[in-house]
Amino acid sequence: MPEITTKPRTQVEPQVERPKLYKVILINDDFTPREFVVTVLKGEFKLSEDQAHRVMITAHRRGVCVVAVFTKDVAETKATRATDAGKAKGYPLMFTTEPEE
Ligand code: TYC
Repeated sequence: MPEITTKPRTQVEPQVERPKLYKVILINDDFTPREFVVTVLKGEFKLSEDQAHRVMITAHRRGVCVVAVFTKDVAETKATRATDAGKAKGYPLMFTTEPEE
């Protein structure tokens, strides 16, 4: 009677990869009014008045502030729309994106 040997199962790969997340970063400038930055943060990123004010003042003091993280497409779309909102008013307001570590 042949002996039955069982091979150890190799490690199973996870079936779904978690999508890589991207930070949206607000950059300070000397011209965009603080209240306008707050309005854009509330409108595009759905932050409360208080959250938007904290993000704006952090960028104002430190030069940059992470607004939120999203999938790549959403981060890029929101950063572009928010930057364009400033451009439409003649402000140099700038949002960029970068991959999370
Ligand atoms: N520094 C601007 C001012 O003093 C306000 C501001 C804050 C602009 C944050 C951009 O990302 C910014 N009017």
